[in-house]
Amino acid sequence: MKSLSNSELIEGIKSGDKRLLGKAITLVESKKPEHRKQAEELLREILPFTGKSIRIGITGTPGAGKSTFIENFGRLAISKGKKVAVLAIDPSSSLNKGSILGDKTRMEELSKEENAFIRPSPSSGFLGGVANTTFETMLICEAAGYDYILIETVGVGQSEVLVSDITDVFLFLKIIGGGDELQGIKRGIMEMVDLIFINKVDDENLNKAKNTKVELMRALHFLPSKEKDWKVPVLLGSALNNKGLDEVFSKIGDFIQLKIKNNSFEETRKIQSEKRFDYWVQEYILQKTKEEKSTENFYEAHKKNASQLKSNPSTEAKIFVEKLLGK
Ligand SMILES: Nc1nc2c(ncn2[C@@H]2O[C@H](COP(=O)(O)OP(=O)(O)OP(=O)(O)O)[C@@H](O)[C@H]2O)c(=O)[nH]1
Ligand SMILES: [Mg+2]
Repeated sequence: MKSLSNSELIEGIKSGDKRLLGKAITLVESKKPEHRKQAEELLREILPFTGKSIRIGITGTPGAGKSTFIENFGRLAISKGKKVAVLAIDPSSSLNKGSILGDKTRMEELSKEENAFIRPSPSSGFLGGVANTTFETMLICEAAGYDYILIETVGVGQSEVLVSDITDVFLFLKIIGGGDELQGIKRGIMEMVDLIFINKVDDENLNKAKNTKVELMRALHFLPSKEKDWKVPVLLGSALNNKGLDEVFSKIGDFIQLKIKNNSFEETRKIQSEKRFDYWVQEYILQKTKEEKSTENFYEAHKKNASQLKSNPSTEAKIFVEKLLGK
């Protein structure tokens, strides 16, 4: 690939050129140091044009209908004059790139839309950590004028935390079932959600769906509220048959308005940035420690102590960090 300059990429992003938008994302995802350097500059330049979208995370058990929901919800938003970007966390590492999501994220109807952009996002960070470049990809999409960023998680705990840490609204798709099945929902998920959508509801199972709703509301009742004056709505519908999606759209609007009113919209984003900063401090310190000639051996020696259980690994890490910082 011929490498493009940042001004070419930025011009492309701003003019809505999806090919160049894709190239800018590829640059940001690259692990090569020279690409990373260019990516950092690109991000710095586009930063003033970011932040204006509504960032929505969508989670749910495998097969709950997340992709179907995103496809039809995305089309609904487009019909209201919005531009929609879809990012799906791709659990396949760079080793087997795109092989898992290749088919699943096709979202055929949505991908035909001029105002839609769909992109899988690799889940392994460039330093090999949990954090990835999805956030940066999102910023690029915002600079390109996308109003809604929809992020689909994969059914792995880590990916849910990751997505809820970069979004404004966290939506949980649930399929019918209560009682025992409800207990299977990780408590952590219920604490993260802002809105629940019971999917695959039709005339035949409407009563069952209503029971599931009651069970969910009971479970929610025992949790501390995440947002002041917000009672997590439990909506019923069908992503496949476009039922209930309008209501989700309007509830998301209400939620954002409330967050703005409560001053928690920007506040949450600030806290998210701080968390991400702390994460990267850890990552970079570890990376530099391993690379620096002066600390490399010293790091290895302590690691060996930990691996041989000469002392508890956390004790060993504490001793190492204190020495590193000269304490
Ligand atoms: N009957 C019915 N089927 C649906 C509905 N929504 C989704 N489906 C079907 O459920 C299946 C799974 O849908 P997906 O959208 O791929 O689900 P997903 O949650 O993205 O699945 P993973 O990405 O594998 O976790 C597909 O066959 C969909 O057509 C619905 O509202 N009603
Ligand atoms: Mg899917």
